[in-house]
Amino acid sequence: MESALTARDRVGVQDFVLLENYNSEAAFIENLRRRFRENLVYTYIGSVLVSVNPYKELEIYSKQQMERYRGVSFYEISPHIYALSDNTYRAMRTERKDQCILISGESGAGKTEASKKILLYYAVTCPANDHMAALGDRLLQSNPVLEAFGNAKTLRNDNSSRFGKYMDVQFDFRGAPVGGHILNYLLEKSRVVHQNHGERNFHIFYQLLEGGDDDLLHRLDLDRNPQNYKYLVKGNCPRVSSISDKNNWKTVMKALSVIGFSDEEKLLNIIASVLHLGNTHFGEGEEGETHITTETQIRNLEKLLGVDGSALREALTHKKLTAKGEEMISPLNFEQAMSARDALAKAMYGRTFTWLVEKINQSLALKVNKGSSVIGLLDIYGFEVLQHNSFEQFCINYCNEKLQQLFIELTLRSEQEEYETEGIAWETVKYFDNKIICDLIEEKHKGIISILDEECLRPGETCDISFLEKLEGTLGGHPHFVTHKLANGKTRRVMSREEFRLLHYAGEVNYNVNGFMDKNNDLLNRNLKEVMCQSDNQILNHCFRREEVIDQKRPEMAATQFKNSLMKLMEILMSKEPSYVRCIKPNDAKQPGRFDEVLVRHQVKYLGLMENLRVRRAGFAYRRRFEAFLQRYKPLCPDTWPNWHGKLADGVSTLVNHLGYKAEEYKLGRSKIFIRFPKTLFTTEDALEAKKPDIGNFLIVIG
Ligand code: AD9
Ligand code: MG
Repeated sequence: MESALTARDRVGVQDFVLLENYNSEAAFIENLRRRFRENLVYTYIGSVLVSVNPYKELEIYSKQQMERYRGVSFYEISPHIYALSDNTYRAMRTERKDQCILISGESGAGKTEASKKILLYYAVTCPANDHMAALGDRLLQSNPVLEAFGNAKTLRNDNSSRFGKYMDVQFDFRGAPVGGHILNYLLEKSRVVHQNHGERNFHIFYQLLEGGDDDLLHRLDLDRNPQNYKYLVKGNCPRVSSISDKNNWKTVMKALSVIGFSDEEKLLNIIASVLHLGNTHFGEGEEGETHITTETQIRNLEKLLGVDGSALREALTHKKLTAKGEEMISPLNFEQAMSARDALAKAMYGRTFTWLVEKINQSLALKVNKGSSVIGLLDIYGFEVLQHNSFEQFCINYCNEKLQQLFIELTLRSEQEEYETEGIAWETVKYFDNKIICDLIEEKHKGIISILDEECLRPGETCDISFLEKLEGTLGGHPHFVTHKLANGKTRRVMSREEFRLLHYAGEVNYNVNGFMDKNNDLLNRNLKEVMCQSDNQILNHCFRREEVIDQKRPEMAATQFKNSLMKLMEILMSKEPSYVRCIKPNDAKQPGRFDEVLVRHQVKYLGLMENLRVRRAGFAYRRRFEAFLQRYKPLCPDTWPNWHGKLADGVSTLVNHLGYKAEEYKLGRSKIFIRFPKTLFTTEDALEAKKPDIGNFLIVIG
């Protein structure tokens, strides 16, 4: 059999546990760098896959490559996202246990690309179900659709996910994919009405203007120039060189038809309406009353959404209140009218996005199916630090804290459990536990989210600054919370009076409290909701329910909703067997070939990769099931060759005694042999090679 590994694959070590100097961060980074230089972007820490974004297309994702990884064990072939996908799949099949793959890393590190590659691997390599032949296609096609509506160009990433996504792929008893289900998390709706400099709105708007045919644009009353739309000009960045909006438009339209979508027209009416809403302007009368100055826009909205123009006009400039059981109408001032309009645009877009996910879910239809199991894929928005960080970054970074917490709990827990079930003594490794930051954010009554909710609900004069003062009062002195106020009563000059700083596991972030209360409240005036309910666009009918208008109960605030959805997500993930992909961003310029050591070191640190390695090494570098170990090395001992007929543990014992393993070098658990030092295994491997030069498949690789 031909060796599955080529000389090029053997640059550095392919598993960090084989690193001689495993305590040295410099050696760790040097190994990453050497491999990166050779386009070897994947390296393991035991079963964790570390991936460095190459920022260029590598020829390692072909169908032939997929075939190479099918059914092959981790160490026989160079590390790859396909190896992880395949191992997860096999674990699901053989152990009949649900699995999940958790992909983490900062914005632009390659999470979404990794999740797409995993999905593609399953779609291509898994057996097809006769009745569901197209399911793999539908699973794959959900990506371009969700990316068009949920991703955008940011300064960190030209295709940045602005929502969190968890996708279950369901397999039947034969291992064929039969269904799927997506959970989406908090879309960054504020982007619909505002973008930072150098950033864009969601891709779909530009795709429609670039790619939609003349008839369509004419019907929607749109022209092709994004600069003519107020909601598209804030970032001053209508085009992105790495993106073809025109081609992507075609891809999205095709994907919608594969998914079996028949509501394009209604969907595009909403997208166009958001743009018309952005161009709706107001004037101020002499008495301070507000009126609409752009009649064309109202007529467009009337036509596209099937709403009553005068009701819409009224709802954009007036607010309906109920006081003592009586309805009152009060006029909005200029500022209030602008924000009512923006709130409507955000609500329309955000709810349509959720509807879209539901539609995709109907098409993937998770089956109630005996003997089926699932692999869950988690691809969230990565940790981000911007120049100006607001409520959205706060939520995104909180989500990343939760994921890191899960990683810490599970990697340590599973390691501990393995030693326990195998009856092996365990040595602890110190690591930074970010639970303290999760608590700071989410704890009942005292956490930032609770304080924010309380402040939003408190009657009377409240504002973002009073929220900040409340935070200072409750959390001042917390080791991970900082404001401009110093303990001695003086002020910290480098911080603005509108900011608080959190010392996250991944770095410090200053959050400006401006807009926190509004975004958390996420309110839409009741009369605007009423207008939407009356729309004859069925998507909007579905998104704006009459019950919501009648029901006066206040829904949960945005941050609490998010917190609760994350809690549920953690439960889902905890019930499954996890695998990890830890993505690293090699440079901030999004360029191939550049390995910025400072940037990489920072990520290696906060991702806890050194601790991960130490935990893996603290006990035993290698573990193998008795059968596998015996099967591989039995040629090295006359008593085990060609076959061992006694108990497996005795066979392994006989074999290692013959090889001269010292007592401190290994331990036998209940079903596995644990080898402390990689060297022991190297020596054994060398002996095997000398004995059988044609044996192929090196078990381990050193550079
Ligand atoms: V964010 O948190 O959603 O902002 P991600 O998802 O971590 O971020 P993404 O997967 O979108 O990052 O990757 C960013 C860009 O890096 C992609 O658009 C590709 O241009 C590039 N990339 C990432 N991974 C690969 C890869 N394996 N091969 C080639 C890649 N290019
Ligand atoms: Mg992403």
